[in-house]
Amino acid sequence: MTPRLAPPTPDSFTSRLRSPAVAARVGLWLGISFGICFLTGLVSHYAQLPSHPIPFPTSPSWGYRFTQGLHVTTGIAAIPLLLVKLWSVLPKLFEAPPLHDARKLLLTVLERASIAVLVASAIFQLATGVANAAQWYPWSSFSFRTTHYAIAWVAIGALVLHIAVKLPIIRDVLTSDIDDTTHDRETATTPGPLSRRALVRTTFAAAAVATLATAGSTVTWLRQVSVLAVRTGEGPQGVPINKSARAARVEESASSPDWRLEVVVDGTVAGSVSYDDLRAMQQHTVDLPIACVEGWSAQGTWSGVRLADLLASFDAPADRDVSVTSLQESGPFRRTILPANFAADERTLLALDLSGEPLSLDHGYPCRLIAPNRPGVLQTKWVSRLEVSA
Ligand SMILES: Nc1nc2c(c(=O)[nH]1)N[C@H]1C(S)=C(S)[C@@H](COP(=O)(O)O)O[C@H]1N2
Ligand SMILES: [Mo]
Repeated sequence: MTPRLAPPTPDSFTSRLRSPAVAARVGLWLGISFGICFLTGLVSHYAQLPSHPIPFPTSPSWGYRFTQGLHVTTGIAAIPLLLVKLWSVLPKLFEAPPLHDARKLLLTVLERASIAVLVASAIFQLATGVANAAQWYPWSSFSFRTTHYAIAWVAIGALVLHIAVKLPIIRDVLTSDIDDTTHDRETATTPGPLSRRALVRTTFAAAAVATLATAGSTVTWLRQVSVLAVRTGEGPQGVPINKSARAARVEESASSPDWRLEVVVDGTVAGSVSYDDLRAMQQHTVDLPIACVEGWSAQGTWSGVRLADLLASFDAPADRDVSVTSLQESGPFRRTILPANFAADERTLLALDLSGEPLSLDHGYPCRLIAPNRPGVLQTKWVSRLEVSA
C-alpha cells in the first residue's frame, strides 16, 4: 500500500500551544512593533522627500536619530514575534472553505485574501528592511525607499483590517486566562513541551534579545552586546564610514589642491572659495549625530563654516532651498536638497573638522554638510557646489 499524501487538516495539529490565546498575546506586541515601525518609517520617508509641504523641523537635533533607531529596532524585534505568531495560527491555513454556503464562502475568501496580503507584505517589509540595514542590495530593479514605503501602506491597511475582523476574539482571549480553552480548536489538546505562558515569555525574550543585539548601533553603551549591529561605532575620528572615498571614486578629486567650492545663485555662478578661504572664515563647532537610515548612528563634534554665513557672503537669499552637490560623479546621493529652514539653522555647517582634526578623506574631506535632525544619507560628503535657486 502506498501512503496517502494528503495535505494536513486543522485537526492534524494537536498542540495546545497553537491557540488564539498565544496568537493574540504575541500578536498584540507584533501589532505594537508594526505600528511604531510604520509611524517612524513615515517620518523617515518624509524627511527624505526633496521638498516638504510642511517644513521638517531642525530640532531636536537627535530627533531623526531617535525615530530611525526605533524604526530599525522595532522591525528587528518584529521578526521573532512574526515567526511565533505564524506558527501559532498555522492550522488555519488548512481549514477547508465552507463550499456549501455562498455567503460564508465569499467572506472566507475575502478574509483569507486579506491575511495572505498581510503575511506577504509583512515578510516583504522585514526582509527588505534587514537586507537594507545589512547594506545588501539584492534588488536593482526597484528603489528600496519607494517600494518599502508603498508596501508599508499595504501592510498597515491589511493589519488594521485583520485587527478589526478579529477584535471580538482578541478581546475575549486577552481578558481571559492564557490557559482558557474556550476558543481552542477541539483537537488542540496535546500539552506542548512548555506551557503557553512559557512560550509567550520565551518569544518576548527572543524579541528583547534581538532588540538589544541591534540597538547598540545607536546606543553606545549597548555596543558590547550588539552582535547583530551592522556598524560597531568604530571608525576614523570616532564615527563609522558608510561610503568610502574610494567607493565613491572621489579619491583624486577630493584630495586635489585645485578643489574649490562653487556657489551658484539663480543659475549664475556667484563665485567660489578655496579650502584656505573656508579656513579663514569664522569657524563654529557643533555636536551633531550622523544618523544613517540603516539604523546606526554616532555623535560627532564638527567644526567648520556656517552654511548661512557662506551663502550670505555671496549675497544669496537666505530663505531658499539649497542644492548640495558632491564631487561624486554618480550615485543617488551625489546631490541632495537642503530645505530652507535647514540652510538657515545656525547649527548647519560645511564641516572641515571632525573631533578636532581635519576630516579624513572618507568622512568627506575637504568639506561636508552636517545639519541637525537630518537623515545621514543626506549629509553630503565631498561637497563641490551649492546652488540657491529662485
Ligand atoms: N557624496 C556622498 N555623501 C554621502 C554618502 C554618499 O554615498 N555620497 N553617503 C551618506 C550616508 S548613507 C551616510 S549614513 C553618511 C555617513 O557619513 P560618514 O561616512 O562620515 O559616517 O554620509 C552620507 N553622505
Ligand atoms: Mo546612511
